[in-house]
Amino acid sequence: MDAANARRAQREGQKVPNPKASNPKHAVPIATLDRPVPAGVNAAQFGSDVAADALRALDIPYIALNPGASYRGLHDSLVNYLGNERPQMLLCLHEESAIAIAHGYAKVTGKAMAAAVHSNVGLMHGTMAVFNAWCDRMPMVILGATGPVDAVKRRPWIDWIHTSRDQGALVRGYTKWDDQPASAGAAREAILRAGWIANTAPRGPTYINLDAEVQESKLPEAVADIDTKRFMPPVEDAAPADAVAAAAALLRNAKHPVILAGRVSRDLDAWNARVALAEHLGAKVVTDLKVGASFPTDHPLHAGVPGTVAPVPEAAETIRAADVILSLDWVDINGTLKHAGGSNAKIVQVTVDYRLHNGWNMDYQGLPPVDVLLACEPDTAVPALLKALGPAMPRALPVRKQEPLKLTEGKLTVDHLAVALRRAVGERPTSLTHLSLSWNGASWPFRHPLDYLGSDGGGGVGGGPGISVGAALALKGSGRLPIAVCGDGDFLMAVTALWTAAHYHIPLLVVVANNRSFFNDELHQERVARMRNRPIENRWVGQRISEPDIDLAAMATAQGAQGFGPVTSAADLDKIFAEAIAAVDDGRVAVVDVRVEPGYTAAMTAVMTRKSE
Ligand SMILES: Cc1ncc(C[n+]2csc(CCOP(=O)(O)OP(=O)(O)O)c2C)c(N)n1
Ligand SMILES: [Mg+2]
Repeated sequence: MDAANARRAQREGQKVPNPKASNPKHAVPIATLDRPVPAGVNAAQFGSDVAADALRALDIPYIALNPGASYRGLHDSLVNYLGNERPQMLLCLHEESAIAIAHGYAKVTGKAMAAAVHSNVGLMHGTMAVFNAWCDRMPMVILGATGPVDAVKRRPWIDWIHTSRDQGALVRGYTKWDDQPASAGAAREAILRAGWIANTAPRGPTYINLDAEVQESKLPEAVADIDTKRFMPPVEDAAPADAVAAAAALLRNAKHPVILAGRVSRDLDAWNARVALAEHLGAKVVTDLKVGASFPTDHPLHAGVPGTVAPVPEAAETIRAADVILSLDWVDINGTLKHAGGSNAKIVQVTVDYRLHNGWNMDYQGLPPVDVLLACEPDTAVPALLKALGPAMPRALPVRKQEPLKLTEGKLTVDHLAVALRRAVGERPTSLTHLSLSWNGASWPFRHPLDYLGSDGGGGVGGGPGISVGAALALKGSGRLPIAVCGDGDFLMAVTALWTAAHYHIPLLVVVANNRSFFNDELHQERVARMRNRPIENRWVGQRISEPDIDLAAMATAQGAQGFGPVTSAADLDKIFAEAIAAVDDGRVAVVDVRVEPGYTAAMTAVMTRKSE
């Protein structure tokens, strides 16, 4: 396939075969790993066997876990009853990684994977990752466990410290539903419900706390079979026809319509429908890096480049000029309008997110003014709007100026990293599974829904490595090269997630944009210093990760990955990236430590350091 054809195929979403990835020598199937000897168990005998059967009914391929005695019954059932298949265990070195892996898997597939965490302590370790998945509206089924609820059955000491009155309370504010079933039959029902609720929009994590005694009790009699599919009916939503007509009328008559393309699926037909809608309306489109790619960022109608915390100036100007705004489940309408300097536009909002909002956390953002609400998912609303708008008139698309990135001579910045990485990748399909806060949205166009998978969701630093392993797991064998660009702070908090990728032969390239600092917070300290007229040159104190510098490549190598670097000169990037990509094509996890100058994009720095607000 020549470069032009490969590019066309990528745009059209076909899988472009990568000769090395399809070579069996390089692709070790995960199913061949960690095989138990057959245990010869053919019928459910214990409570946890019934729970395992229910997990299999959810059709979940993997369960990422860190073990613990509270669920030793379930653990045994997964290995010796199900034979460590559907779901297959993925051992993780930290619960935060286990949950983050499920999160990353959902980012690619849109579907829940499972994670298992031990008692109160394992759940406590996992909480930040649950919060990230919640804010990112990503489904997963989390299984937890407690020491025997019946105090008489508790082993001395350890079962007592690992039994909490209301364990689900640890995550209730940021899960869609939780339960503590009291029998094998109830556990089956809970697992089916958890899978169904997690996968129904707005999606999110669910948690089930399995009582150790329920798991370990022998079944007095077989639990009667049920047709599990009937307990998880597909949920179809659609906006009422009059609301669609009202939205279409507003958009048809708009002079300066703007689409804020937010939380949408990874589906290519839905992507093409959004492009068709924007072209039909001549609407400008704004995207951001909080969520996965939602519109081609180098399309003539895309305004500016995707921003991180705020719209870039060109996008802000476009939003200010809008007379009708169509939000496709945009994460933060109010905040965006505030950054843009206000708006009197009529607003059409497409979302079901409000169904999830609760009183614990404010990730629902400010209450936006809405003139027409389409209470369905964007993937459903867009084709309905296209239909209501009728045939499109041919329309000339604006010509878009593409300014090449200006690279500062003699320095190694995140932009140098991005430009060299793009060169190394060439035309092959790539998924950016995570991006550092220092990333410049101008440096990498997105042309397919899988080109970029969005951020951690909850702003919990340390999500990047685990999320990327989960995404790479879902992409394994697809011909797409998964690439994570992590900040050094993010990488260091969760580097052991890479061991799981190495152990299960999940190819992944991790590039660390290593500014040897929790740099984000240097900018916060600079802002405070400006507000208080104190010396901004002290902003680095308590932020820099140096003296000693940490050997990130060695940390990667220690996990079974192949470590490269530190790269300290832009001139070395091409060679090192080529070697690292070759390692990934060989089925490895490769980590490249790139020592970049501390700094964010001009737009982000301006937003973060301005004196007011
Ligand atoms: C769990 C957690 N701890 C602390 C923070 C505060 N915080 C936000 S960004 C950031 C720095 C991240 O450093 P790094 O990943 O190296 O990115 P950089 O800003 O240096 O590019 C910190 C500490 C957070 N958001 N989450
Ligand atoms: Mg950093």
